[in-house]
Amino acid sequence: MDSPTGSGAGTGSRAAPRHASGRSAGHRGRALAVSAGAGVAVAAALALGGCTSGQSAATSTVQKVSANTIIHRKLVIETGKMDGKPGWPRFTPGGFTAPAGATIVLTIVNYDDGTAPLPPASPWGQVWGGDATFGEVTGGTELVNGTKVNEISNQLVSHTFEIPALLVNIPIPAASSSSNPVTVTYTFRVNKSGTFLWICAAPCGSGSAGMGGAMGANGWMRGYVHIT
Ligand SMILES: [Cu+2]
Repeated sequence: MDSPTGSGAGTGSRAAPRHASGRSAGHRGRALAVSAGAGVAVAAALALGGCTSGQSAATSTVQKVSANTIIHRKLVIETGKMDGKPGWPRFTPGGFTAPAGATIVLTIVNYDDGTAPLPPASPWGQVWGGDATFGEVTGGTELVNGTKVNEISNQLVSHTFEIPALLVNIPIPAASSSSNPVTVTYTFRVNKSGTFLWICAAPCGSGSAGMGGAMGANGWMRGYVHIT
């Protein structure tokens, strides 16, 4: 990691969300641990911190478009009952592709009426708008049923859609019932190409800590976002 931007000094700030300046070191530590799964993407992001080519090791071509290009993507969160695997909620599809530089309007429709409460001091209830310092992500505005929010109370979080390497986190509240989903819209731009891991940070899986089952399975509570 010999990035000219000084990746050593930058690692700590990249691991913590922009809005979490008052949070405990312990939870920043957890952010680092969760992000470790995206080690390759993080390494690529840091190594390219001062690079303007827009390319990463994960892609060979770059299709730059302007912010005027609006890309709509939609993910649905199904309960385990809906997807036929009880106890295994999932995002479907398990990821999406969008061009670098475009304005991405990501709609997430959650049919899960259960919560997966986060610890009281957890930063994952907050909307993260990417890393303005590095300029890799701009925007990052969340609407819940049309109303702008900056965070969801940790007790009320059902799932999150987090892209650790891009410092994007979209907290998602529970549906009011399984037949009355909640709609979350998150608008952002990713200004570099690459393949980025996304994860759900809410303990919605199996096991006593809620971190098993769907939480560790690609196509369920984790997957990849491809920025081309
Ligand atoms: Cu989840």
